[in-house]
This record gives sequence, structure tokens and C-alpha cells, in this order.
Amino acid sequence: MKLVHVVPLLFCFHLSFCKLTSASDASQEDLVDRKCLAEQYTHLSCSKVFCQPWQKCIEGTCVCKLPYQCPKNGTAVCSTNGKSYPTYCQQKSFECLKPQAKFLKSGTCTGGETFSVSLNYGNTDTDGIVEVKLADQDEKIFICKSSWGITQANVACLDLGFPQGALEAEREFHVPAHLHENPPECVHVQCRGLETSLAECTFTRKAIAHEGLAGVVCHTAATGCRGQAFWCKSGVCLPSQRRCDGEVDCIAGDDEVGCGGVSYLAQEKPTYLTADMDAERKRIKSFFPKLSCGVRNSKLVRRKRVVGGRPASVGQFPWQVAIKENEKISCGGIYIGGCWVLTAAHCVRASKVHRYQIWASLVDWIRPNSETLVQYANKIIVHENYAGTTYKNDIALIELRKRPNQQECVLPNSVPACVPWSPHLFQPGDRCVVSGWGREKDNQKVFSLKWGEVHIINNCSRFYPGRYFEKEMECAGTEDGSIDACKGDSGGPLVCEDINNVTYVWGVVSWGENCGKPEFPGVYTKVANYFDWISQKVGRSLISQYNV
Ligand code: 4AZ
Repeated sequence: MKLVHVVPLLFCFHLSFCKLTSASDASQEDLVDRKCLAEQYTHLSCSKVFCQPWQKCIEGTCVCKLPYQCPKNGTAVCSTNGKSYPTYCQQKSFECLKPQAKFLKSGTCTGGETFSVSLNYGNTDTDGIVEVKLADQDEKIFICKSSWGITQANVACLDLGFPQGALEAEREFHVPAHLHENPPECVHVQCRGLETSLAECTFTRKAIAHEGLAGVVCHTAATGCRGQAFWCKSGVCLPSQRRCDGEVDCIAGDDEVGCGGVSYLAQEKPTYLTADMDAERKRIKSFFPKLSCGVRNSKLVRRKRVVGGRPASVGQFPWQVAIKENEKISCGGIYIGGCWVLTAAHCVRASKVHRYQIWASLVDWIRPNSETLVQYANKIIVHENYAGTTYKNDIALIELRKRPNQQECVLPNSVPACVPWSPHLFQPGDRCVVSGWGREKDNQKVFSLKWGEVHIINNCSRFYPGRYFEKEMECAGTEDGSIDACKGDSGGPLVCEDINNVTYVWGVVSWGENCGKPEFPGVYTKVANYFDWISQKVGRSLISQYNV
């Protein structure tokens, strides 16, 4: 019964009705699960449970109280935004309304306090031994295994950014020998299970970790499929027969990866009593035009490590272009095929079309390489709803001017990046690459194209309250902020590779508070949100292959 504690749907995660913690009878467990899922009961279903003190029950659902509706009495608490609140109820009410700032510690904030949870000695980012840094201490400390359970593990995973909580709280990890020989100190922790951060749980006495250290496996999309199904990275389950059947089903192509080139279907030849419409459907699919984008011409050595601000070589970013205005590189851009370059709206003005030069296949702009091609813009299309004050819809298209006597744009050394047709193609945590000629962190000028690996960051409103628009924007960076886009990189690409190493332009460098600050990640225009807009302007056939 290894999934007893886990319900792979968000709305049932917190709720004990959805899981039988002592289930011994599989069919009964199934029944409870199904009912829970059907009714969508959660910890907010106040026909079943009491609401939290900072919530009230309205038509069967717990909703946030307004802070003034909290009792006036209570002790002050300090929140992760550095603000002190008169009572815990008030802080939780604010958090309930706007989940950016969480509980940090009791008492008032004195400035600079932080709480953090981290995982170590695991196999991936999603599992390992838990360490915490408490708000009033400088050192990280382990948690004693004896006080650890799925309740605490759920809260730890939530805190780490896994909204579905924990998969397992018992797993053994390979810790270095010295931790076995000299067990380190550990703290005990108690949670109720509905805390939004581990900081909100109660930490008690330190002990020596004789019985072991607390570890966790957090719940990720990949662990969320029931029964014999295959889980697409994009968040849906497929019948297992569809895995390795020679036909791509998941939008990211992950159902046909690692299949060893042997298709299930090819193995047996049934005798058909009726027409084989499945074969006909596949035949139709084979007529679809094949797009050629996102695959480099040259054979490049694959990157091995995550490093920042590294110089690019010729052909490494064949979709990258530079936009020159008044003899300077003012912005980057992304070649997406035909005569079209994608960039940021704030980089260009439709009325100043003659001002811009597009430099393709360029690396070093002091000494342009022989492959470099310079072209003028023919037309500029700025998104109709671009808002210069908020950078919402910061996206524009540049149509290149054709050479005399040519029907089409010819960029011999460029390769278009694919335009993502679905916002589910990549997810938070996925690693992507940003490139450009923008400034270094210390505002140093850059003459040569540089690139760095960043990951997609979720819930960016916590960094930019009120300024981050989930649907239109994407956030990316590194834990320490060491890799980031900066002034001059605007309009350039954030690209991600799918499982088949096809490259998509996932973001257009747009804005960010400063450069290279961990608490202020780079913000990008989320290109997938503009697929329809782009295809309407450049023509569907240039960028569409599937689902059209
Ligand atoms: C800019 O000024 C700019 N750190 C671009 C990206 C970022 C900050 C500033 C993100 O063009």
C-alpha cells in the first residue's frame, strides 16, 4: 500500500478523507479515493471539517477572512517579507489572500532573518535528507528521524515548492560515513499538516541523531500517475499501450523516449476483421509537413556542466540575432523561420523600421565572423496590447527585408528556433539557456555572445508582487542569481530543449529588477502564450506542425 498517503491530485492532497492511513483493504481504499476525487473534498470543505481561524465557511468552502476579522488578541509574528504582524491570525489571513509572504517566526522582525529547507544526499532535486536553517540560528541542522512522518514530509515538500507534497517520508539515503560514525545533532519537529512552511511547525529540543536523519521524497508530476499508466511530463496520464508505440502522444515527446527503436505494434500482425482505421489515422499524420527548426546544423560538443556567462561559439546559437540601432547592439532577437525575427516590444518601434539592422550568425561584434549576415527590417509588428509601463505583452515581430531578386529570406547559417505551441511543453525546474550581448553583473560591456543555464521558476509573484503576470510572463534564474539576463540582452532568447533535443524559444528577455540578484529573477515574455498571435502574423505553416 505504498501510495496510501498520497493522492496525486492537488485538491485532495491535504485531506485525510481522501486517504485511508490505515488501509489494509485495497478495494476500500479505492472507493474512498474515488469518492474523494469525485466530490473534490479538500481541507477547505467546511461541510466536513472546521476552517482555520483565519478562514470562514461560505457555502461549504473555507475562504480567507479579512485581517480585521481576526481576534485582536494574540502574539506578534514576523513574516518572510520582513513585516511584523500583530497576530498570527492576521499574518495567515494576509497569506491566505496573497500567498507571497509566509510565516517566518514568532515575535517581531528584526531584519535579515531567514528560514530555509534544503535536501542533501538524495538522487535528484526532489529527494534527500532534510536540513533546516531556523530563523534565529546561523547553522543548518538535520531533523531527527524519530519525530518525522508523512505529515512533516508533506509540509517540507510544500515549502520546497512541490505543491503536491511528499511521496515518501521513510526512504534511506546514502549519507557520508562520518555521519554514521558520529551521528550529528538534530532537532525534533511537529506539524499539523496544513502549514504552508516548515517554519510554522514546532521545533523542539536538539538531540544526537542516533536513530537516523529525516529524509523525504517529494511528489512531482513524474510520480503522479495511477496504475498502469504513463505520465507525460506535461501533466497527463496515457494508457500504457501508448508508450513506445512509435507515435508521439505527449506534447513534449517523452512517451517515445528510451524505447530502443522497437515498436510494440510492429511485433504482432493481427488478422483484421474490420478496416484498420488506426493505420489510416497514422497515414494521415505522415502527410503533415515536417517543420525544420530547433536542430543545429553543426555537430557541437554537448554541454556537460552548469556554468554561467560562458562565451558562445559560432553555430552554437544559430537562432540568435543582434539588433543594431545607431551602430550599437541595442537588443537581441530570435530567428523563427522565413523572414521573421521575434524580439521584445520594448526593443523596437514600428515607426522607426529603417533604423534597425539585424545581424545574424554573429558572435563577436568587434570582429564579426565570416558567417555574419546583415539585413534591414522591412516591417515591425509590436503586440497590440503591449503596455510600456508594466511590460505586459512585451513581444514584437520583425520582418526582414528580402535581398534584391529573391523571393524568400535566405539566412544560410541560421537555424530557426521552434515556437512552442503549448504552455505545458516545459515546466518549473526545467533547465533552459539564455544568451545575449548584454551587460555583465558589474555593468561591464560585453563584445562576444555569452550564454548561461537557468531554470524555470514558479510562482514568481512572490518576488514581484503585483508586477508579474502568470499567463504572459515566465521567470528563470539560478538559486544564487549568478546567471541572469541583463541590460542589452532584452529581446533575446531563453531557449529550452525537449527530450529529443529540439530547441524551443520559451522566453524573450523582458525585464527584471537589477541583474543577478537571487531574490529578483529575470522575467521573460512567455512565448507559448503568444503562439496564436505569432502564427496569425507569420502564417500558420511557418511555425505549426502538430495540433493544427
Ligand atoms: C534590461 O534592462 C534588463 N535581470 C533585462 C533583463 C533583466 C534586467 C534588465 C533581468 O534590458
